[in-house]
Parts: sequence; structure tokens; C-alpha cells
Amino acid sequence: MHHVMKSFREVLSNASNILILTGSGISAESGVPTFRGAGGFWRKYQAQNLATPEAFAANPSLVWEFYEYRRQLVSKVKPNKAHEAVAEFQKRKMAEGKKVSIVTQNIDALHQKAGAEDVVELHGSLYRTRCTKCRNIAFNENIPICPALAGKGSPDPSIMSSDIPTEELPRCEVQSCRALLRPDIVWFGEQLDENVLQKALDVVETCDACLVIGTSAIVYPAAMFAPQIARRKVPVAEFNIEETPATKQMQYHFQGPCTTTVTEALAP
Ligand code: BJW
Ligand code: ZN
Repeated sequence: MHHVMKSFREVLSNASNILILTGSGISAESGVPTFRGAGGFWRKYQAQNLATPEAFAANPSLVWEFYEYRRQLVSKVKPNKAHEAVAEFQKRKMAEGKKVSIVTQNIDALHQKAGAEDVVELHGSLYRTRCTKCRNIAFNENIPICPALAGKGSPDPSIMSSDIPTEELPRCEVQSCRALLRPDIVWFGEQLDENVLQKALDVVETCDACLVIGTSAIVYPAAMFAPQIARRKVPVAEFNIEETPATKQMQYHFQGPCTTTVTEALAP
């Protein structure tokens, strides 16, 4: 084993409050496309142009098709060795009376499927809906999410929006409401949920070691967490297939696919 890896493993064995921050790169080897890679397109759109309140207001049918596609895709994939290593590490450390907090930007629930506990989902979840009127949040794993979206959402760039009437898109279950639902996901230009953000910041301010796995470190506020921790002189290790704008500030950088690097770092 490389001496740098040995050194980081020693940091981890002495740590008692560890933050694991993840982004879409941890799910890449499960088959979930990342945002800023080549797989970041759906039809002719980039997520930045569909994952916005403006896009939803202009064409809710198109945006729901995009999410129907993502729900279909993610429900078919499995957690990979990195998700499993993270969940097992959390269990092991917890049994030693130590704390491992998992904070993810992902909406795919793969950490939870691997057995991780108390996962903080910064950007929401593909499996929750939020009412645009009464704000009710509901858990929903149905595929299709409503009859009108059955078989919709193909990524083929030549396909046009289905223009499903809003009455046939997902609607609120609350009897007196029945308004249009949206995905319970934090879109560009929207604020993160205050309680969720606070939970993350509590760990950012107190952790004594940190792993940052598979994130491009450009989307705020999550992008400031690792640099903020590094500024406290707390060891931070970045796991990525490439360098990021945050790399220079990190004490450790392990370059390579995270199913290899993270499993090595977190192995018993
Ligand atoms: C591997 C790998 C392998 C691959 N192994 N690694 C300050 C400055 C500038 C801009 C802003 C700012 N503050 C706020 C903003 C605006 C905006 C923002 O940050 N924009 C940037 C693009 C500049 N932020 C916001 O809008 C946020 N809201 C906010 O701040 O509210 C306050 C506010 C309100 C109003 C106005 C202004 C401020 C909200 C951001 C919510 C982001 N939501 C999204 C979309 C979700 C929708 C959906 O999924 O449909 O969440 S954006 C998208 O990016 C998604 C991700 O969670 C997020 C992060 O991306 P991630 O996970 O890092 O993926 P990639 O693809 O970027 O990177 C993958 C990485 O993995 C790469 O590095 C690969 O190398 C690596 N990798 N395979 C290891 N096998
Ligand atoms: Zn409602």
C-alpha cells in the first residue's frame, strides 16, 4: 500500500467524528451519469436548463418526463463497492462509539440502499414529491409516477415534449388540495432546506476528518464545505478521477475510480 494511503488510514483510525461528503461520481460506476461529464445530457438539454423553477413553470410536462427517466434509470441500478464501503465503515466506527456522518448531493438513495444510516440529502430525493401549493412532501417510488408518464422520458434527442396536460401530471394526494406536484429536489437558484443545511454545517464545523468523494466541487453551498474544513487544519481527502478546483486545498488527493480508492481507504 502507498505510504500516503497508509497515512490517511491512520488519520481515520484516530478520528472520532468523520464527515463523508459525496457527489454523483460515487454513483458513476453503478451506471448513473454524472452531471458535468459526457453523460450529462438528456435529449438536447443539460440538467442546468431543466433543473430550474423557470423550466418547470414553462413546461412541467417536459421536466416531469426528465425526472420519470431518471427515476426509471436509478431504480434499476445497484449500490457499488464504494457505497458499500462507506456504509460498512459507518457501522464499524459506530460500534466503536464514533460518529460517521454521510452528507450527499445525490438524489439517488444509493447510500441508503447500501445500508448507510442518517444520510443527509442536501439536494433532495428522486423518490419524494413536493406539492407546489400546500408544500406537502410525500414519499413516492412508483414507476411510472402517474399513468400519463408511462413509457415517457426517453432520452432520444429527436423526441419532443409530450405536452401532457397538467391535470394528468402527478397531483397532490391531500384531498382538499390536488395541486400539481414537483420533484422534492433543490433546483438551481433555489435555497437548500434550512434544517438539512444546518445538519451538514454542524458536521462541517466539528468533524476531525473528512472524505470528499466524486464531486466536481463547483456547486454551492456544498462546494465550500471541504475548503472550510481544510482551513481548520483538519485532514481532508479527495477521491476523484481528476483534479478539481478544491484539490490544492486538500491534504490528500486519491486519484482513480472510487470503487478502488475508497474501498482501500475504508477497508478494515
Ligand atoms: C468520479 C468517478 C469515479 C466521476 N470515481 N470520481 C456562489 C458562486 C457561484 C454560483 C453560486 C454561488 N452560490 C450559489 C450559486 C448558484 C448555484 C451554483 O452553485 N452554481 C454553480 C454551477 C456555479 N447554486 C445554487 O443554485 C444552489 N442554491 C443556492 O445556493 O441557494 C442560494 C441562492 C438562491 C438564489 C440565488 C443565489 C443563491 C442550489 C444548488 C442545487 C444544485 N442542484 C443540482 C441539480 C439537482 C437536480 C437534479 O439532479 O435533477 O444538484 S445541480 C447538480 O450539481 C446536482 C448535483 O448534486 C450537483 C453537484 O454535482 P456533482 O455531484 O459534483 O456532479 P458533477 O458531475 O459536477 O461531478 C462529478 C465528479 O465526479 C467529477 O469531478 C468527476 O471527475 C467525478 N467522478 N466518476 C470518482 N468513478
Ligand atoms: Zn397539496
